[in-house]
Order: sequence, then C-alpha cells, then structure tokens
Amino acid sequence: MKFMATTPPSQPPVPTPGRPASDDGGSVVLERRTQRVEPPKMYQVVMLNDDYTPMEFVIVVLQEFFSKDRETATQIMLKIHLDGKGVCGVYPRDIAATKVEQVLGAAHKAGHPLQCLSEPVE
Ligand code: TYC
Repeated sequence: MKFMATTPPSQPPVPTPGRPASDDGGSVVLERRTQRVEPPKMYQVVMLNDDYTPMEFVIVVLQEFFSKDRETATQIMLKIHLDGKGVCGVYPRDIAATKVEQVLGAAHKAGHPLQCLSEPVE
C-alpha cells in the first residue's frame, strides 16, 4: 500500500532551467478589461461684443467661418450684441484655435476690433 506525503517537501521545487518558478508551463490567463477611450476635450469659440464692428460683418463671419445659415448667424450676432459674448461653435482644440485665427485675421484685415477666443468646455 502507498501513502501520500502530508507535509510539504523541505526544499522548494527546483525551477526548470529557462522558466520562472511560478510558470505553470503554458497556461495563459487573460483578464477581461473593457478599454475606455476618453473623448477629446472640446473647446468653444467665444465671440465678444464691441461698439464698432458692424453687425453685418459679424453675421458674415459667422456664416463663413462657422457654417451658420444667415438666420442662425443673425441670432448669434444679436445674442453677442445684447449679452456681451456668445458661443459660435464647439470644436477639438486645434480646430477651435484655427477658427479664432481666421476671425481675428478677417477682422484685422477689415479694420474692425472684433475679438474672439477659445476656451475648454466645462
Ligand atoms: N455691437 C456691435 C454694433 O452695435 C455689433 C457686434 C455684434 C459687434 C457682435 C461684435 O461680436 C460682436 N455694431
């Protein structure tokens, strides 16, 4: 009759050469993890009111650089005129920065003091 040993061997098992002691010889356990990719941070282009830039110029800028139809552009322009500022659109950072450059460039070229900036949403 054979009996199994009830006490562990006094020496730890000798690892097989070239294989770590904890390696079970080929079994692979993969942890299931859902990968979460954060959406890019968005930036809003904000236009500021002033007393000198013509309303018509602002409307055209909103149509040209922010793809607004004339009706929407007029509403945004009036909101800026009444509230002091307004959001023209929301974009990824580089695109928002380009919009600001385009507006400032067009305003400068036309000799108007129109100001706008981009800022992170929230
Ligand atoms: N307040 C300007 C005017 O009365 C019009 C204006 C609107 C200017 C919006 C800038 O971002 C602006 N002529």
